[in-house]
Amino acid sequence: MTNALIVIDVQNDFGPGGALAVPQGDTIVSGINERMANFDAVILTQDWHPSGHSSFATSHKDKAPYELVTMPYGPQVLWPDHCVQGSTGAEFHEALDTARADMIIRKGFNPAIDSYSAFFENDQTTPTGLEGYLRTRGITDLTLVGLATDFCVNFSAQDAAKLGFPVTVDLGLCRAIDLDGSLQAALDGMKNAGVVLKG
Ligand code: VGL
Ligand code: ZN
Repeated sequence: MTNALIVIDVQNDFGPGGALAVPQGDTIVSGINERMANFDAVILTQDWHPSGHSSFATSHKDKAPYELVTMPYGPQVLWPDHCVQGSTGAEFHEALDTARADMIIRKGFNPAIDSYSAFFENDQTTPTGLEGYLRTRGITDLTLVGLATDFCVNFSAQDAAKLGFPVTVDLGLCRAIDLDGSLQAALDGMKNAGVVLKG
């Protein structure tokens, strides 16, 4: 067995005062750093949108953040502008131990398609390349932590399970946005997909 810790989107815009602040998003950072020592590989993901990205409410006439729109690939929540490529908000939280990472994978760079999952964009078909990286390194088992439980952690975990990886989500090292029951739906969805929920 070769295991990897995948740390999802621990970036300034999801921390206190960030553009899309996740409540208590910063309180998981030291715990994540401590867990890194227990894994053969550490992979960080970074939400990485061009300005004017189609997931931003500001890119849609008469739309506000957290409203839903229909994209060619299905329903999409609109967000405040966040994690713009090269911005301070897109940088990792300053306390995150980025030196330990073997790999940093960026997602959401396609202007027309959002990407919650670290494996596939929101069209559920365009790969990010992470699966190939894991398989060619012989990584067999995954643990996911980070932000946000109900969006990027959830989509990444369900995709990992669908791809056949044994996957655990350590909920003690995740925090949620929780829009209209999205946390409970995510927990149910992950459980049904065969994700092991810990903590
Ligand atoms: C995320 C909403 C938009 C996340 C990223 O990291 O969970 N959520 N972009
Ligand atoms: Zn995003």
